[in-house]
Amino acid sequence: MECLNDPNIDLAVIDQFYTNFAEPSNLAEIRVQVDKFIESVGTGPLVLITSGGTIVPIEHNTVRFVDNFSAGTRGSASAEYFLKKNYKVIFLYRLKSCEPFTRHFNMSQLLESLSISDSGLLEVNSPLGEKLSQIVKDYKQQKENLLLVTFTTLAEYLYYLREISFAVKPLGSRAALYLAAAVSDFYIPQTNMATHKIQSKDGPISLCLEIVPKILRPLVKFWVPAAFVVSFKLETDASILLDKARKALHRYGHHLVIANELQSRKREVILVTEKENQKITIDDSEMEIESLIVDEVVTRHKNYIEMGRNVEKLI
Ligand code: PAZ
Repeated sequence: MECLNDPNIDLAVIDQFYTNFAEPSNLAEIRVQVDKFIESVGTGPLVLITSGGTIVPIEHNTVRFVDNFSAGTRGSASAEYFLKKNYKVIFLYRLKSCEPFTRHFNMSQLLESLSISDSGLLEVNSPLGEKLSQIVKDYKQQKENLLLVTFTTLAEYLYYLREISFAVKPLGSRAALYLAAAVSDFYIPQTNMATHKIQSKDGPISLCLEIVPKILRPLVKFWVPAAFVVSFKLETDASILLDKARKALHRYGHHLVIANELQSRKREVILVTEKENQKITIDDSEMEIESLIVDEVVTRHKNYIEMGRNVEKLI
């Protein structure tokens, strides 16, 4: 008989679930890059940040897909603040969503501000010029501390997240996971997917999407059991937000849930832990809320590492 409290049941369900998706062809290559990056961590902290939304294709030869909302602003801004706090950062993000450093300008702004001098040199004019030189300085200073890995589909996200988690596991409590990506709760099993572009001449279609099992559970329990794990909870109905955040904390047993509501997410978040709810708000438009979120997360992560050291001393 199955025992519902057996933690291995979660793992078996998740392993089975992964077989619904083909492994990304570059998974081994990504692992090599991540392992090499982790070698450079030394004795300091590392954070894995996820950012941007996953897509769920509805055809094998994908023309159409179901997308998840996220511009990647939260993740990319947070990455810069973690770097300033001397963290090594693995940034797992949706291709073409915001990236650290380049998020501050777009290509048309850049083109607009470029001119060619009489001697043929490219010049960047104000006001982007001054901003750009600071970004270039920061980037050059930090690029060795940042590893970018991109995903597009839910399947890629799931495989990379698991593989990177396995790779950071040996860092123990020095690793933090900051899961800001907007990950689909639904998927279409490969066997139910059309091979080619679905034709409208065949009439309306109905899609049946299955539920994605909660991978936060095996992640916290098995993949990175000693890491400091922070998840985000997004809702559009503010009346259910805190309840859902608290339930997530209980269900997965991780360290912090950051609750945010779609419309106010750039001005207000609530940090939910077992002990308390802490609201963070900004009214100054020049300031990014991510600087305050990262300050808090780093303080809590440091305390967590310290607590682990004290326990080790006692043993
Ligand atoms: O990427 P963005 O800045 O536009 O939005 C960030 C966010 C709202 C996706 C993030 O803060 C978040 O809540 N992520 C988790 C979403 C979820 O509940 O699945």
